[in-house]
This record gives sequence, C-alpha cells and structure tokens, in this order.
Amino acid sequence: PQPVRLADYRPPDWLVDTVDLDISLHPSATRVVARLALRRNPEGEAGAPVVLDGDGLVLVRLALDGKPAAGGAFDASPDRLTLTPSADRFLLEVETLLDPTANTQLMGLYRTGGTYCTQCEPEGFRRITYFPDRSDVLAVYTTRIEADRDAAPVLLGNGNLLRNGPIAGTGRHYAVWHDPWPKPSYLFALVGGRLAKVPGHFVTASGRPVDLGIYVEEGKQDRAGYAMDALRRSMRWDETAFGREYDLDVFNIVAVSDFNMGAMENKGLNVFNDKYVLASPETATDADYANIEAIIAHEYFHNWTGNRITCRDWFQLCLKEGLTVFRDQEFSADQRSRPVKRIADVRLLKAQQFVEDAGPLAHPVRPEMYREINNFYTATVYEKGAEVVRMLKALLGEAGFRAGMDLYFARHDGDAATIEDFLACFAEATGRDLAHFALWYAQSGTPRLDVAGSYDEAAGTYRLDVVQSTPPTPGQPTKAPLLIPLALGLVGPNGHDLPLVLADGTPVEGVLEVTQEKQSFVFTGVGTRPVASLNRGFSASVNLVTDLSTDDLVFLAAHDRDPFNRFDAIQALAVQLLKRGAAEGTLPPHAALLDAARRLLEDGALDPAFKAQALALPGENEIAREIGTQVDPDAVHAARRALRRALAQALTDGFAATYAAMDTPGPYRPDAASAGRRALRTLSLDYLTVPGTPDALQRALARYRAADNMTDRFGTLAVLAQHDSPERREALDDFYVRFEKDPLVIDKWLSLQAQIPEAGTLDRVRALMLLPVFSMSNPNRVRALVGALATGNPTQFNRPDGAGYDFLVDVVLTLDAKNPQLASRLLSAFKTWRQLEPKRAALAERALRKVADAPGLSDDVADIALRALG
Ligand code: B3K
Ligand code: ZN
Repeated sequence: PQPVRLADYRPPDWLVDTVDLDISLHPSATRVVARLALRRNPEGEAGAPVVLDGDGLVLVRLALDGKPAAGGAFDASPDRLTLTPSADRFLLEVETLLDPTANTQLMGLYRTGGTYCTQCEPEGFRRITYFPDRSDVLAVYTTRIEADRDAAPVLLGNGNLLRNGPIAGTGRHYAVWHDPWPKPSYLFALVGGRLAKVPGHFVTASGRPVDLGIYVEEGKQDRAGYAMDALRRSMRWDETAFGREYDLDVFNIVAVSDFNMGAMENKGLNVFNDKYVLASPETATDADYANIEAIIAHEYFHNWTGNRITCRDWFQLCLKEGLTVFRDQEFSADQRSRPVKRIADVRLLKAQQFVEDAGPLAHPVRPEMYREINNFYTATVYEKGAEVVRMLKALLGEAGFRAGMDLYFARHDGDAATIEDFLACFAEATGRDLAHFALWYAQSGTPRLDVAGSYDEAAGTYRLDVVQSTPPTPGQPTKAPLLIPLALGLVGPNGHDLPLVLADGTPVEGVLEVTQEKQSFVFTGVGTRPVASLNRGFSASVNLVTDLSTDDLVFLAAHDRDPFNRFDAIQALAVQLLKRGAAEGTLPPHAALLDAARRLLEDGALDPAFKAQALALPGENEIAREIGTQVDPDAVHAARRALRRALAQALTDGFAATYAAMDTPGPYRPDAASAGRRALRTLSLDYLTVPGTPDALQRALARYRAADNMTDRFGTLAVLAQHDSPERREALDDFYVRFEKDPLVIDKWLSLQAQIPEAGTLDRVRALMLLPVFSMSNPNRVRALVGALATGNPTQFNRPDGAGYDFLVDVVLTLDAKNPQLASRLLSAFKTWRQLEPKRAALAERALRKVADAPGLSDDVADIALRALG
C-alpha cells in the first residue's frame, strides 16, 4: 500500500453541496442511484478533473446534468471514476449495483442477521457509490430507501423522516430521510430490517422534543432499557457539562450482531454492536452495564465533537476521538465514582496504550503517515488522545478549559477542523501559548519522568529533581522535552498536605509545569520531612520513576488524600515485588505490601469499588511492560501467582469477613455502589479460593449456583476457571447449557476458557472453534475466543514452542480474505514481541514473517505485519 502523508494534504478540487440517494435494497442486487451536485472548489487546483473514489463498485449508468454520459467523457474502474466536465458546476447521476450479502468485510452496505446496515467510517461510503470520500467534503444528504415490506419493515436513515409509504402492487415500501446538517460521507448510514423499536422521549434544554428509538432484534426489547436510560442521561449531561444540545427531531440507535468495532456515530442514526446495547441482570455483568453507558454516551457526544465539528482529514482522527473519549470518561465519572473511574481508565491506558507506545506499532496521537487508516483506530489515538485533552485541562484549569471548548464550538461549528484549530481556541481563550504543549500530538512514546526528592531540615526546604526522557520510537530516534502537568502534594506526617510555595514565593496550585529535560523545584516553609505524592490523579501520561521508599509507599497507600495515588502506591509496591520475583524466581520479602493491603481491606471508610481495584494485582501484561525487556511470561505468571497466594494466606480472615459483609441481598441493581460491593465480594471469593481446597471450590460452586445475576454468576465462574477441578467442569458445563442460545453470553464463556493459564488451553480453544456456537464470520465470536487468547493469556499465547503464534497466524490468514479489519486487529497482538526473551522473540518473528510473505494479503494485514517487523 502507498503511504498517505499529512504533509501532502491539499483541499479538495471539487465540493459536493447536496447528495440525493435512491437506494433500492435487495439481498444480492441493491441498486443505488446517487445524484451529486458538484461544484469546483475555488481553493482546489485550477482545472483539476473530478476524481471520485470507489471500492469494488459495479457501474450501471452515468449522466451529467441529466444527459447520459458518452464513453470517452469519463473513465471508470471499480475503484475510481474520473470526469473532465466543461462546467464548474454540474449534477452527476450515477447508478451502481451492490451485493450486500457478499460483503463480509462489514464495510459499506452489508447484511447482518437479515438486516441491511452500513458502516462508512473511514472509507466505506466508496463501497456504496462513487464519491470524494474524504472527511472535508461536507454535503446535505437526502436518502430514499426502498425495500421489501416483509423483509425490511423498518427503514432508517440520517436526519429526520420526510415521508414514507407503500409502493402499490409491489410488496415494497419506501422512506425518505433528510439530514439538514452538512456532513462528510463517513457519517452516512442506513438501516433496513425486521427490527423492534424501543421508544423514548427527550426534551432539550431549549424545548426541542426528540423522538428516541433503540432498534433491536424482535424479542430483545426488554434488554434495551438501560441503553435508553444511558442515552437520556448523556443528552442531559452534554447540555449541563458542555452546553451542547441535540439538533434533530429524531435520534435512533440500531443494535446489530455483526460489527467490526463497538459502535458508530452516524448522524442521528448510531449503529451499535449489540454487545454495547443489550443488557439484563441475567445476561450482562456490571462491567457490561458500565461499557454500555460509556459507549452510548461516547457515540452521542460525537454529535458535537465529530459530527457538527468534524475532522479535516484522517490524520486529525484524535480531534474527534481523543476529545470524545475524554468527554465520555467525564460523563461516567459524574455518573459513578470519579476516583474509581479514573483508576479503571488508567489501568486500561497502561494495559493498552503504554504497551502500544513501547513496541513497534508506536505512533503519535496525530500520525504523520499511514498506509491503512483502519489500523489507526488505536489506543494511542483514543486513550492517549483523551489524556492529552485531560492534560490540557490540568494546565488551563476548569474555567480556562471550558472557555476554550466554548470558543471551539462557536468558531468551528460546521467545519472540518484540525488539531491546530482546536489548540488555537484554548490559546486565544486563555492567553496561553500552547506551542510547546502541541508536541504531545506529534511525539510518540511514553515519556519517563524520574523524580527524586530531598529534604533539608535546617533550611526547611524540600527539593524535587525532575528528569524527563522519552525512548526512541519508530521514525523518531530522538525526542524533545514535553510540557508535563505534574499534579502533586507534599504529605505531612499527619497525612495532611503541606502548602506548596516555591523558593521565590510563588504558590503552586497543585500542578507543577515540567518543561525541560532537567529541572529542580524547591519548596519552602516545609517544617517536617514530607512524602511526595506525585502525578496525582495521573495528571500526566508518563512512566513515573520515583525514589520513594517502601515505607513512603505504605504511608501514601494509607494516607494520601488523592485516592488515585493511594491506589497507585499499593500497585507500585506490588510491581516492585513482581518484577524482582519474576527475575529471581522467588518472591522477595513482602510484609510491607501485606500490611498496606490489610489496612486498605479493613478501612471501613473506603468505597468497596476502590478496594476491589486496589487489591487486584497488576495484570501479567502490565508486569511484562514494567519489566520491559527479555520478558519470560512464565516467570511473570509464577511471580504473580506467588504474590496472590501470599495475599490470600495473610488476609484470609479479612477476605472472609469482607465476603460476608459485601453480600447484597435484594434484586439486582446496576448502580455503581452495588456494582462495587459485588466486585469486592467476588475479589474476596477469588482470594479465598486460591488454596484450591475442596471446601473452597465447593463454596465457589455453591455461590455460582445460587447467583441470580450475571455479574455474580460469571464472577464465580471466573474464580473457578483458575482451578482445574471437577467444580470447574461442572460450572462451565452448566453455563453452556444455560446460555447456549445467547451468543453474547456465550462470548463470555469462550473468552474465559481462552484465558485459562494452562498448557491445555490452546487445544481447548481449537475444540471450542468447532462448536456450533462459534463462527469465524462473526467478529464478536472471533474476538471473544481468538482475541482473548492472543491478548489476555500471555503464557499460552507465548508458549515456548511457538504453537500460540502459529495458531494466531493461521487464523489471521484464514480471516484476511473475509474480513481484513478483524484479521489485522488480531495480528496486532504481536505488538509486544520485541520485549520477549530471545527464544520466544525469534519464534514470534518467524510467525510474523510467515504472514508478511503470504500472497494476496490485504493492505490492513500487510501494514501491521511490516510495521511489527520493522
Ligand atoms: N468512530 C467509530 C469508529 C470507526 C472505526 C472504523 N474502523 C466509533 C467511535 O469511535 O465512536
Ligand atoms: Zn469515537
């Protein structure tokens, strides 16, 4: 694939003012008539021809200003249509023929469970009709959809419904939708199918009534209630938190079973992976509820950050994604517990983005080159993109940030904008120069911040020496210092924060700005030796390396007023032990950690959800990343298992008491407080089951059987899955029989088994692939089973004999012909191969070469294979 570069951006030569589509749905022969009002862009290249994108299109007919185009007047291939019109404005009419049933890539118009649906971001619209398929061509769309009335009684499009009705004597019907807001083609959508509507209603702050609809498979209506509730809360929150109101008479969400990612923010018609819509107490866990709430909010928030203001080009993807993730994180923080949400977000950031940033697929939040844009919907663009917005807010403060956002909405509504446009609004609104800060968008890699503290008792001063460095990443051998907002406190012996005053008398409002490679900060008026609580709330997305002692960490875990750093202190203690344990083969002395853990567990004032996070050890992938090089996944696993045992043994009484205390009788409720109690209860059960005695296993099995909701049922199943035992077999069999007919629940069962850290797991996964509940053509099934093995089971994916790698390569090559996006996602599990010990690394490299050398690869898979090897 040819590289596309940010530096080569040119405005479009032609613009499209209106798009009129007439789409006649048919399973294998869907007819699309597109009427495009084209106009030469005065900012484009003078005299340039009209070049429209296509992807595998079958052209039937073409007319210019109503006259059939003669051969010679245009040049058409399945992937491009070129015209050289004499006028600077004309109406192009193009008819194409599509086969939605044969579309297994799930890009463009395809069918899922009999329903017609579309996915156009980023380059799917060109699989429907010829078009300047780029995000800076904004047009007003009117869409007439026609279909068989029985097969597709529901016809949905973007915007508002203009009219609909039967087509006499044909068994068919139609609907016409009009979207008054100019939009890029990637936000186009249509749905046609036999779907049930769950209705809702919302009145915006200024009084606009909005009809809400969530469309699900017939019979699943009772599982859409939570999504509807989350939608209404999101709409209200965007009004109060950002002053953003909804702008159409209708807002629809459609849940489909075959979808390449989580969901899609098409204007007025969000299309969702049903995994992120459907929930009932019996089928969804607390984590599912939280994800549904967050993703419903995320797609809704895109209406302003993404749709009303879109991206000039795909390099600016983080402009909408990073910002919208930040917004959905804030929403969830407001709806639930802010500290617990922050902890969960940082865990995800470290597990996914830090890992990506440390390997061969590292790239800037705003990349400068891509070969396949679908491979850039990454943790870096999304998660680090959100962290950059959060850092901006930390620098500017609440009011400055809001002023910048207000200006951004006011100035760029209707635009296809850039990161420069975005930052300029904050610079203007606050008077700050953000040139240095902007480097966060361009420089890849996770900065390392070394901080050493020293106390001078005689002078009453405390000095912090800060050194920042960023390791080299692909294409960026040397790095410049960043502007890092470092939130901190100096905690006195009584647990209270000391005032922060620099030597020159300047007070610090909790955030230091680190700007240079080496910098020292001296605080005065410090009467007793404090403990530095650094990077509070994870204010900066950095690898923090401190000189805090074990005692300091134990102190912070118990006393820091910043809950994130209480969590972080105990995790840091665990990471130190696990790193040494993995290197030395035995666990070093760990009384301090046990002590800190006991104090947290017994602290009656702490939120159970917080305790559940703090007492869960860092995952094996996280430990591997902390180790960094020469990783032996078996040694990591052994160290973690040993520490789990030690905690379980030392805290048996505490966990037993907690297990009893966290019982939550009464009907299931998905709120954060109840979810926290369940999480802590299951964590306690997990530790209590560590010894694996028959008594312990029977208790877990009894709990499994008695469960009246999926959180408890699946939680206890996951506890049992750690122990090769008759109880595990019984529970797994029972779960299958109970939920065989419910694919989303079966996904949990598949994932869990794929993550068992035992030598038999790969064979188990192969056997599970043969079950009728599994299908290689459904992305959720593939991700649940194969994806879980590749990314959630470090010892079995990285088997010393390389069988895990060979397995993944076989799946990727089989899938590639069908669904390249899914295949390349799976392949990116190899992103950590360079950190492995030499034997495994050599096997992984060989596996990647096999992929790279395979004939007929998609651009998606070829790009990942080459970059991973690069
Ligand atoms: N914008 C979509 C992602 C589209 C991915 C295309 N490969 C979902 C989201 O971020 O909201
Ligand atoms: Zn998004």
